[in-house]
Amino acid sequence: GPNPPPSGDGSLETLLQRFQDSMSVAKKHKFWETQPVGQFKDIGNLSLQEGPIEPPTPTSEVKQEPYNLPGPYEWTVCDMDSDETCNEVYNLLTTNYVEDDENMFRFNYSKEFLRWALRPPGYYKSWHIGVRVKTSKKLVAFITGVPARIRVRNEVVKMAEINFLCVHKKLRSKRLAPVMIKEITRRVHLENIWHAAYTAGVVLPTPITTCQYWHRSLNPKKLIDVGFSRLGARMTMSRTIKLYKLPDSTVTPGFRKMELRDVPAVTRLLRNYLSQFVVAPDFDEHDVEHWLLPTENVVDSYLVDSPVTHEVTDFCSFYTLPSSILGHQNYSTLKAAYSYYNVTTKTPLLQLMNDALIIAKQKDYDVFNALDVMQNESFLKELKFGPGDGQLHYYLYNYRLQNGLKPMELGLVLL
Ligand code: MYA
Repeated sequence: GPNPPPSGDGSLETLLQRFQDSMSVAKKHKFWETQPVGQFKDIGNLSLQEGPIEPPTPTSEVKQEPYNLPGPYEWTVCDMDSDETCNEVYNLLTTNYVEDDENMFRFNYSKEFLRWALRPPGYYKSWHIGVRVKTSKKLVAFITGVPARIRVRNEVVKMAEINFLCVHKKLRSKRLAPVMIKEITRRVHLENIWHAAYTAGVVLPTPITTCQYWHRSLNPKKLIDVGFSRLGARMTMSRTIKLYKLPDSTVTPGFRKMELRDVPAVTRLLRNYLSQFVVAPDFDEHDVEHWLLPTENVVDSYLVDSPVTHEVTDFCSFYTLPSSILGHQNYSTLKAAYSYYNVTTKTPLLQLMNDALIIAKQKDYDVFNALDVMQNESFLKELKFGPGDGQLHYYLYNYRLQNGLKPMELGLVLL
């Protein structure tokens, strides 16, 4: 669920972007106005009930044929098991996916990451949708969904998590995106699923909440060299390096990497923890095995295995999402860790997250990012995270929430 890899500051461009965002309630959304999503005009209308906006219909009544694409293009199912297809998807995203406002960085999801993100338990191949040029077969657009159970207040709702919407730079602003969104909606409906969750850096009707990214420098010299961050006022490079220095090894006794045998304990911890949030995934053991068992360079998970009781008492995780650095002399990629799910029952969250930072530093990440979701606010400032520019908006499709949520009421992290 992307939002640009931001370079945090309060520049004029940033302020202008914020102003334009704040004015976008007045913008027309020719496509989104036709969709079952919260509409701007309904904000604050208490007569509208929480829950599904449109009722489900029998799947036999769902349109059986794909939507029409403009003449030169055709639909394709992207088989992520195939190395060749996976390469094509990787290349499309690496050159055309999300950039920051100043076009300095672009997300560079790895192939292994894409395979992990797109093949969770119960996934549908038909939800990995590509668009090709008929004549050359070149892949020029992509959108994906994966199934998820998401709890909204007391109700567990079957949803699709929609991600990786991408149209080749040369085909932008031709209204291809609405066709792709309608087509994935149709294919989700065919599986008798009527709701979705997604995130975007742009304002659409209507966010359930708007989150901010925070960044913790691990390699401040490189981050400054590539323009991701700047030297603070009255700061020298050597003072900055000292400021962000971390211990060589973790401090919590019993802190170790998660293993397969930990899946039941981690599932219990996580389910119990996530129950406090208004919107959160309903993870079972299969989900935890897929989403949280460590996969090299994709997802890292650590836990506290109490040296006294041998119980798993705390848990933390992050995923790996590098960004390409565009047009720099010395560096081509920024290695970033993104905070995922973290749970404490015994260890202070601050200490646990500091150990996560230490691990990320050991593994040579340049920066550790976290959203202000769940209880993250409690450690961000103290652990020297700085606020980024650019925001991440969370959305639900065909599900109305009466009032927005605060980021701290959200227990969901999308990739
Ligand atoms: S968010 C990541 C999105 N990807 C990027 O930012 C990569 C770089 N950009 C691009 O590739 C293109 O600019 C994209 C738009 C493809 C984004 N989410 O074709 P157009 C609306 C939803 O002329 P293009 C992610 O992956 C826009 O408001 N809608 O525009 C989650 C306008 O509609 P309206 C978006 O720039 C995706 C229309 O598209 C987004 O060529 C969740 C213009 O179309 C956006 N990020 O292409 C998708 N950006 O006139 C929704 C623009 O009404 C899922 N638009 O304002 C919904 C649930 C579906 C399943 C339901 C199941 C029940």
